[in-house]
Amino acid sequence: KTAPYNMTWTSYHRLSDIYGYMNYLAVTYPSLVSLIDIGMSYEKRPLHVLRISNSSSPGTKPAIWIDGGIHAREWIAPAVASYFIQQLVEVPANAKLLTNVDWYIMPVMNPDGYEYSFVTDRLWRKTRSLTSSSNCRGVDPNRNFGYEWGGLGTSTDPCSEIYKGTKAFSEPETNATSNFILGKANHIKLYLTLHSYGQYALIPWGYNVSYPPDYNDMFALANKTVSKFVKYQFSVGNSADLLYAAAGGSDDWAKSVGIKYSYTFELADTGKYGFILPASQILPVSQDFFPALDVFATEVAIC
Ligand code: ING
Ligand code: ZN
Repeated sequence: KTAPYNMTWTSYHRLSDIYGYMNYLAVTYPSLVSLIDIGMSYEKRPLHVLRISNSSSPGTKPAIWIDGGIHAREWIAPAVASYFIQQLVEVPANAKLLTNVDWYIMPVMNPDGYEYSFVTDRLWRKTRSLTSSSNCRGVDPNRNFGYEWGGLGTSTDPCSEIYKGTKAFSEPETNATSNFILGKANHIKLYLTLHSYGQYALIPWGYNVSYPPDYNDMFALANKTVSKFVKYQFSVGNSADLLYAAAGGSDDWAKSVGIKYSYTFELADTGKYGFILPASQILPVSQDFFPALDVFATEVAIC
C-alpha cells in the first residue's frame, strides 16, 4: 500500500504535497500533532503551522518556533522544515526531543511566492501582493516585520527585491505569523527562520551593526549548534556584520518581542548552486542539521 501523501525528501515539492503531508500527520497522530490555520495569504492560500507536542495541555512547556519559505526561491528551507516535522513526528527514537519542549513549525510562510516560483519564475523572492501605486508585485516579507521597519537595506520601490511594503505587517503572511507568535510569546523561547544560501547562523540585530544585551548567550548557543554539523560548515555572527544591514527582518522582530534566542540560518550551499540547490542535497542538508535541534531543545528547557 502506498502512503496517502506525496511528500518525499528526494525532490522539491509543490505546496499541495507539503500541506497534504501536514494534514496526514494531524489526522494520523492526533495526540501528537495539530494543524493550525493561522490565516490566509494574499492569494487566499491557507497559512499552516504544525504544532508537535506530547503534552495533554499544550502551551505549558517552553516552545521552539521554526519557519521556512519566507523567501519563495529558497526551496531548501521548506524541504528542511518539513524533514524536521517528519523526524519529530514519525521517528520514535526522536521522541526525547518532545519531552521538555513543544514545537511549532511553519514550513512555507510565503505560499503565494512559493507556488509562483514553481509555475512562473524560479527566482521569485517576495510575496505576490499588488500595491496600488505600481504594476510590480510583491513585498519582501523579510523587510516587512515591525521592528525598525523601513531602515537600512530596505526599499520604498514596489519593483525592488527588498521592497518594505506600505507599512509594517502590510502583508497578510507576516501579519498572521507575527500575531500567532505574539499570542505564544510567553512560551516560545527560540525563533529559528530558515533561508538560503550561504551557510551562516545569523544573530540580531540585523537593522544595524548593533548587539542585543545577551548577544553572548545567543552566540554561544549558535556555536554549539553549528558545531554539531559535520558536512556543512557554518559561520556564526551578527547579521549586519557578516552580511549587510537589513531592517524589518523576522528575527529582529522576534528578538524585540522578548524571544531570547532568535536566529536566521542561511542553509547550503555557499554559492555553487545558490538558490537552485539540487534536490539530491535535501537529505544531506536535513540530516546534517537535525541532530543540532537537540542542542536547541536542551537549552530551551532550562532557560
Ligand atoms: N538573506 C537574508 C535577507 O533577508 C538577512 C539575510 C537576514 C539579513 C536577517 C538581515 C537580517 O536578505 C536571504 N538570503 O534572504
Ligand atoms: Zn531569504
